[in-house]
Amino acid sequence: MKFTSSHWGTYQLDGAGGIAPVEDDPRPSRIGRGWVSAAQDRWSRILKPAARRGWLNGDKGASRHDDSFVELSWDRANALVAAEIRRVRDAHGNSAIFGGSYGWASAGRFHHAQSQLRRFLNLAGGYVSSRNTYSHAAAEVLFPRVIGLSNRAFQDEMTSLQSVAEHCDYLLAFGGISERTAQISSAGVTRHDIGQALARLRERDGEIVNVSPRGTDLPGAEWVSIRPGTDTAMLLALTHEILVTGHADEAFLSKCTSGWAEWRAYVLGETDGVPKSVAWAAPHSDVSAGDLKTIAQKLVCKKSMIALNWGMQRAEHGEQTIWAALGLACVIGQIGKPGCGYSFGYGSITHVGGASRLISWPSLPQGLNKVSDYIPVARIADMLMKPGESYHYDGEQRRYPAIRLVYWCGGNPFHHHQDLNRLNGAWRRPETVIVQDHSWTATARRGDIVLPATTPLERADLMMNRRDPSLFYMSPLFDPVGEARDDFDIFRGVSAELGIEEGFTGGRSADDWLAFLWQQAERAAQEAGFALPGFADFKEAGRFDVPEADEIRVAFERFVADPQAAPLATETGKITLHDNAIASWGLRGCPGHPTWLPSSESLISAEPDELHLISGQPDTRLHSQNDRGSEALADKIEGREPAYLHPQAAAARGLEEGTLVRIWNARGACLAGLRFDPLLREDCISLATGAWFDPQMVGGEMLEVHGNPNVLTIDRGCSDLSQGNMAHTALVRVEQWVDPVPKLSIDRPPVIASGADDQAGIRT
Ligand SMILES: Nc1nc2c(c(=O)[nH]1)N[C@H]1C(S)=C(S)[C@@H](COP(=O)(O)OP(=O)(O)OC[C@H]3O[C@@H](n4cnc5c(=O)[nH]c(N)nc54)[C@H](O)[C@@H]3O)O[C@H]1N2
Ligand SMILES: Nc1nc2c(c(=O)[nH]1)N[C@H]1C(S)=C(S)[C@@H](COP(=O)(O)OP(=O)(O)OC[C@H]3O[C@@H](n4cnc5c(=O)[nH]c(N)nc54)[C@H](O)[C@@H]3O)O[C@H]1N2
Ligand SMILES: [Mo]
Repeated sequence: MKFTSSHWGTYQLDGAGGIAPVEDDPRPSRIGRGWVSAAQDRWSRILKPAARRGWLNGDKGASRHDDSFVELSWDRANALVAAEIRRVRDAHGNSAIFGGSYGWASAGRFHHAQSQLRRFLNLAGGYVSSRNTYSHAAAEVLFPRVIGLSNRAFQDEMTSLQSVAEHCDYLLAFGGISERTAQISSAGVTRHDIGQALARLRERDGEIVNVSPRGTDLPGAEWVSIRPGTDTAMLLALTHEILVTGHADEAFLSKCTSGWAEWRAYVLGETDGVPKSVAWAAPHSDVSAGDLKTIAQKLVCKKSMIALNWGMQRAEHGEQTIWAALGLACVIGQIGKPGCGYSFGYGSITHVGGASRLISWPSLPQGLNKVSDYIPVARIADMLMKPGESYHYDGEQRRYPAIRLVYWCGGNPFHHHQDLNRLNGAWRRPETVIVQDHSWTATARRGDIVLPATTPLERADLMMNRRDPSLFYMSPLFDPVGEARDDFDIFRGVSAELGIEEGFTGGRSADDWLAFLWQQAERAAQEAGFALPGFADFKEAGRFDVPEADEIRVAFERFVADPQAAPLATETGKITLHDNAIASWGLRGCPGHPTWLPSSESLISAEPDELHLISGQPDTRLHSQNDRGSEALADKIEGREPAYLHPQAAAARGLEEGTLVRIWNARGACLAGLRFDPLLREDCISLATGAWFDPQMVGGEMLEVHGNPNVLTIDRGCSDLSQGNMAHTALVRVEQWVDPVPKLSIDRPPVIASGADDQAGIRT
């Protein structure tokens, strides 16, 4: 049988040019319904290599936001890319090349865009890289200090949702546990079944509470409608309440934590004169003192799990929320017990809390990067705008590199970054931008040399996700669109120009690589105690299910049982509630223990007509992927992304459902189609990420006409500790759009000069 796989699900090829979800997926993702149409959309696919006209004419990036393109032959494109790399390398060294290239690209072990790029750039002498993710940078930097685990290791150890389903009586979920986001898992997923664990918990009469500005983040749960950005105040108040009612688990605190005395003094108000009582927190968080007391009581009387989604820390002072929740879980003293304690990311992607055994499948070897410099991933615009300037990150003072050449492959910064109008300016600074993508995304439109890649539907690959219990041979569904090539082939072509082809390919074709990776997988399986079929048999069957894959985990079980014998890799070997090093750095936005710090944009201090913007993940897409596919398009209103408002909030502003609205603040403005959501707080507006960025001058204003919330978000690190993005912290206003509706420009390719222009010269 023939299959293919994606970050949103695994599909069987139906033999008639279509795909159908594998039969054992109980709740296939809706995202898959828009995949084939997006991949076959000749209006959005890049059909041939192209170069930006202004760049060919030496504009130094000035018109990099809005320009026409000239199509090139592959030979010419490869020569141009190689010449640019050589030029920048010779004149400025490899540390002038930025290859951080953040993004999700596609599932599939071999044709992983970033791995291919890194292997290539490493052979070409190295590149400035990026650290951490847009998903959870605050956690990635904080967790090693406070629990002695990387975020990835913590995820590997996370208490299984099955254990929560069987043992927990009180699941307090901040930001919910959402089937919307659980559609996705990086590297591929076979089954979507998050609802089953929650149903089982309910069957056992367990209580589930959704602390969130959106009731839909956990349908069917009791909804505590919190004001966004104030969870830390609520968590401190719960801690205070448990403490003053004499229910703090002092035995756990002294056995398993360090720094409790300092944090306790802060919670009680001994250090700043402000006891973090329920009465103090209620006006901040808009959760009543009575409700806070009830929740505190239930947390200590029941078997409790404090769950946080990832979005909680994608906000200003995001570190404080996850740290305060950890502190609260310690005060309750249930960490290490089955189904109880503290978790991060249930529902945020499919596999967090999954119960399958983790097997480290092989990946493409990337070689070594000779350039050690990097930036925290979300500081891209700062890097481009402020070369040489200093910044703080994870306890270090660092300097931004001077970047001349940007190579992006498998990501879309004009989707993922905040304050896109700012990025749009910063992006004009480098001398050359090379973009490799299958589609004319906003980033591709801002590339100087644009190289068309295939999608997984056009190539063979292996789906091997260490968190998923099934392996698939991915077969192509159709031939490459236009002149698109696999990323591997593209880099092979450029490598040949640079004289490093043999090193890049390792003497293997793509098919040889799949067989080679499978051989390595066979060894990994052997170590895990089972045998994989030979490559030919696997290819024929298309699928292999790992035997006895179930493995229930309880986070921190060994540590809590005996902290001396199984200490954490923190400074004290224990969970850190006050960190001396962090305290000594005196950083902006991150003191030495979990602390309430109001956000710079917050409903607490907002004007009455302002709304808090929630720009979470879209239901119909993966980020900006498949935005031109049938599923995302069918959800739009007059071709614009839907924005959700409470019906009362809309009525108060005279706004009607199904019409277009303008959402704006000091950073930018966008259009969106209005839809009602009675399960959203009245002081919030929700506009998912991912509508392709389409800024146009309309009536003297730069208006994003498609509904991309990142023209409204703030481009600043959530603190000087992690420098993670703060996408979830922004205030906006909304009004009816009454002017003529501007046409989209993103629904068709940029202007492309007809016919190949092989005369286009190499810029010197
Ligand atoms: N406001 C706001 N902004 C956010 C967030 C938020 O919550 N709010 N969330 C953030 C988060 S958590 C994330 S992870 C980021 C996601 O940001 P990204 O990961 O950058 O978003 P994607 O749209 O998935 O971009 C992947 C790109 O890779 C391309 N691609 C896919 N397959 C291939 C391939 O095989 N080869 C090549 N060359 N290209 C390929 C796709 O066409 C697409 O352009 O967004 C962040 N931005
Ligand atoms: N369908 C789909 N699923 C996806 C993705 C996708 O693009 N599409 N992307 C994947 C990726 S890369 C990631 S990182 C994950 C992200 O997964 P999450 O971070 O869990 O998802 P978000 O949509 O950013 O946020 C979830 C909810 O958090 C709530 N929230 C926002 N601010 C606050 C707050 O201050 N307090 C509280 N209590 N709640 C708040 C919002 O109501 C929002 O709906 O999603 C993954 N899953
Ligand atoms: Mo993410």
